[in-house]
Amino acid sequence: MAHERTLAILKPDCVRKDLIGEVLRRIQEAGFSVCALKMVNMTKAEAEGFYAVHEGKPFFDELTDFMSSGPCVPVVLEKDNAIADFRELIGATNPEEADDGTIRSDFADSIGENIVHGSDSVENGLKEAGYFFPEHEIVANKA
Ligand code: DAT
Ligand code: MG
Repeated sequence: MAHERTLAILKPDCVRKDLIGEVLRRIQEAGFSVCALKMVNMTKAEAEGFYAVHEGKPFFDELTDFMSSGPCVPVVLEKDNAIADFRELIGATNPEEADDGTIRSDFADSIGENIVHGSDSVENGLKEAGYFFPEHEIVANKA
């Protein structure tokens, strides 16, 4: 199984609900290594850049408004099979469809405000980590 990197974002709803610690605890308990972490206030333009792949979709404006509505916490994670395992840990995009015990099922209010982002491919994991962190800020941690 390949050692992979994924980019998580603890979204503004996660920060507002004081769930940073709880969500990070679940992530670490699931075996992910935290390799970079910080708190940022994304501008609308930065949120639009991060989610450029969704430009033109009906929810794009709502999504980028939300992602720039307050501080969030980008986190670079590493683990064998990190991309798929992280998507499993967080659950489906719509919390009503997410499996019981997943982070989104337990904490998210809606499909738009769903607590956490996770990269969807190895290629995007590397690209998205680079959106927030220069390579020298991503440290080897138990890798
Ligand atoms: P995911 O975050 O599970 O990778 P995605 O890439 O399809 O989901 O969409 C990115 C984010 O956009 C998602 O986390 C929440 C928002 N979003 C997606 N579909 C939506 C919809 N139908 N209505 C409102 N927001 C939506
Ligand atoms: Mg996605």
